[in-house]
Amino acid sequence: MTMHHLQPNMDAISVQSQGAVAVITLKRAHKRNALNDGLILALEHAFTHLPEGTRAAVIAGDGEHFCAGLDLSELQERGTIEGLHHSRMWHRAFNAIQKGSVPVVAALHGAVVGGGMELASSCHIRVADESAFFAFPEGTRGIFVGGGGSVRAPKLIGEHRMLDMMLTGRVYKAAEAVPIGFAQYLVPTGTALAKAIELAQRIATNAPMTNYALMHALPRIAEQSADHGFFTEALMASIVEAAPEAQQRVKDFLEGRAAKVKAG
Ligand code: 1HE
Repeated sequence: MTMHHLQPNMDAISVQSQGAVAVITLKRAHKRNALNDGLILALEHAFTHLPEGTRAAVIAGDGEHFCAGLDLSELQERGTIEGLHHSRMWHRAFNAIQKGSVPVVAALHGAVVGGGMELASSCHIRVADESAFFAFPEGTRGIFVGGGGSVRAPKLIGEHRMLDMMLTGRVYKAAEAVPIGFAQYLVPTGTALAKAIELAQRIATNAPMTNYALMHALPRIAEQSADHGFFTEALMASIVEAAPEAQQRVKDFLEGRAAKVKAG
């Protein structure tokens, strides 16, 4: 396999805008949305070319499952150097999601396994419905994570849970997704997409600068020393606050035109 000949397969996804929210759907339901090269490159292309005016995005999966992970049929007869480039290609694509231009909400149902967990981990918020289940079958398939899972998943669920999942093939149920820290919302079966769109619409009303600062500054500050983190925070805060949009929003509140914070 020569990586430079690969092309995005734009038929493997759909991109639909609902106002300021772009909904990106995996469209390989017959293969349980298994991630082959064309699909990975399509995701990278979609997130680096979001429709103009997009302020938030949603990722969902067509059919009965969110995503069955790596398309195992493409793993066969791959040499070491091809494997290295392949993993780096996934990193590029999922970085385009995590460190892209707008926050991304994952709508999860059915299987969220292997590369599907890695894809969901690169989103900013995860909504799971009651049908969702989570696993890293890599351990039992004799392989390793290659889509950023070893970096992102332990930050969400802890290294101890990631180790257990990989070593024993443990499967977590939907109801456990929030308690273990993987998902932020648990909703009835069949409603993950609607909830994700609702959240994305809310996110889309924030000042774009605030959203960008959250996506880009928070994960970096988390990796800095406290001293560097405080400094980065002060720089980010001063830039965001000085923007005309922030000034206007604060004025709106002070003059009684903006919503108060309400419990529940
Ligand atoms: C696939 C894949 C796949 C389904 N690659 N073809 N991922 C896994 O180890 C998970 C493997 N998949 C499953 O455990 C199950 O398919 C599911 C639990 C996701 C869904 O079960 P089910 O009963 O709804 O579907 P199915 O009958 O198993 O699959 C339907 C078809 O999709 C079938 O193909 P067909 O031609 O016989 O119809 C399956 O072979 C195909 N299919 N999953 C290829 N993953 C960068 S590193 C990341 C490393 C990983 O992600 S490893 C984890 C891989």
